[in-house]
Amino acid sequence: MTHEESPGSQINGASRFDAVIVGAGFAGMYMLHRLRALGLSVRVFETGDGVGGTWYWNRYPGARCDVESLEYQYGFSDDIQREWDWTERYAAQPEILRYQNYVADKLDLRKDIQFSTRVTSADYDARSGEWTVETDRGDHVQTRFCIMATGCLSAARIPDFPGVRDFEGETYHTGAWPHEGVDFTGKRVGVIGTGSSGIQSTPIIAEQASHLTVFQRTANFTLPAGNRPLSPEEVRKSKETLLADREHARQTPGGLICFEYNEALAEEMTPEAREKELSDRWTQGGFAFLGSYGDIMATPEANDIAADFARAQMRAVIKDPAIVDILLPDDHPVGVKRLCLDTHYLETFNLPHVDIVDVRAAPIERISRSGIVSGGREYEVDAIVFATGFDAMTGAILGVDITGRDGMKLRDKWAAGPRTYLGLGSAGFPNLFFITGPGSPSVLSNMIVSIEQHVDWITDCLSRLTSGNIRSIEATPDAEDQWVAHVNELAGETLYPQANSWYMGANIPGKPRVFMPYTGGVDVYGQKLDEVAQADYEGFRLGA
Ligand code: NA7
Repeated sequence: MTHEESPGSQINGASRFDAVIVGAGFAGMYMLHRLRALGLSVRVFETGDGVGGTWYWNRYPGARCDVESLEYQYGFSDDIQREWDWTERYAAQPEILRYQNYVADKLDLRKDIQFSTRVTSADYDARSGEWTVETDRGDHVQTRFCIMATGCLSAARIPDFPGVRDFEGETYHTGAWPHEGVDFTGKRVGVIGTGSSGIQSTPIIAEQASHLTVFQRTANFTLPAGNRPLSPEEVRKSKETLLADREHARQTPGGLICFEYNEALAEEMTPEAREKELSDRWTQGGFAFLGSYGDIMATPEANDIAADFARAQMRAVIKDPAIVDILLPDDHPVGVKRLCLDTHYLETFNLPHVDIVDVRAAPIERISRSGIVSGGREYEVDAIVFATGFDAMTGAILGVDITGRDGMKLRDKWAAGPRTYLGLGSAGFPNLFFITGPGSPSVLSNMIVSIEQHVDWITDCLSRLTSGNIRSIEATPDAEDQWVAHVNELAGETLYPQANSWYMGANIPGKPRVFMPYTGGVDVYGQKLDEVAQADYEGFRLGA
């Protein structure tokens, strides 16, 4: 059997379920599997016409995970990991999507997923203790538990450039890429954005385009991913250790074991030892670089050393000094915006048909009928690729009109920034759960580890509620206030809030600047989750 994408199957037309799950990416798929095993009736609604979430939508050329394949896979099933062979150190999007389809087939998930359906609203009724969930397909279903498995980077966003609708060429967003692919051969292409998606797609688009212009607002730190095929021996060995490795990963800050954090502080190391550590980790590729010493994300002095090292490596690849000036990041510490892993990104700017335009100095004024206008100059293009990112972490949740107790709207409650207890629930919204929600480690960790951590916790919680005949669980305002303050305080001890990043909501005009993920690490966070569950869900109110 191949594991290409399979179409959704017909599902029954019931209108009441024990649980509704929004989204069929990694989180929704595993949540469905666990809740079914509890004997609950479950319906998943998914906007796409297949499973995959992030990996369903982000089909742009060069899309690749920045966490290593052997760690970026489910760890809950020995069978699944034994049957699946990863081929590359960092899996490309098609391989990850094939894997997700294989899991959906193996666990027979599709029969409970309604595809091509966007959830539009969820309303809580205190009298019945039930949620009413509505969709753009006219569904109107009742459920006791509502679980948002909506992903952290799933509300794709094109900035509101004047004239964007007048452009007469082709336009694409990396996060909503056409399934049939795009052929840029012989075309003049403009890529706007130099985050991970822009940095991954630029070298491949340059191979096809007759001319490529990249529009950069913020120069990003990027290092060679060091992608390569995995040997059969590596794959075989990983199968023997995956379950133990996953347990180990949960005891690390990032949910990763492909590198160890060096706990020594920068000043405790000799310059030679630091240089060697940075150099070894740069060569290793990936996020190992950010584990070079203990205070790299905590003090400007320590961070500067790593940032200078990174800039020197980047500078060495670029031939034209004028381009060096544009491409070298100089306005934020390394690692506080997501570090990018690339394959020949900087080298691409040594090609004669590739240009970079600094739109920090001269912001994009408008899109014309035939191109992009910046600094009073029109850059004519046949196609524009918006690699402009997402309304991260809250965009997809708040894209659903959620109304809790006493008519309170989640959008209003979160107007000054997301408020959750543990990133899992919000006061006033009983039986509503967020998987990897704001206030949890989520995007600062290996997402699969964090997803499994939340899904397992929610499953145990629902098991406790159903077996104890308890109708509802809801974060208390006190616990939530303390958690929000704790998350802010921890973030304030790091350098993270110093950059205009999507972690801070800074890429969305008008979005409150709040550092959204929990910086304390998957290990510490996991202990907290365990303690809360063991104390019979302390900080939550259980309702009979
Ligand atoms: P990112 O990382 O949010 O990158 C979006 C890029 O688009 C970034 O370079 C932005 O510049 C740029 N951008 C956004 N709005 C504008 C405007 N108005 N003008 C010019 N440039 C703009 O999204 P990605 O899809 O690349 O990556 C998302 C995550 O996916 C990534 O971090 C990995 O975790 C995987 P800015 O930096 O805001 O100045």
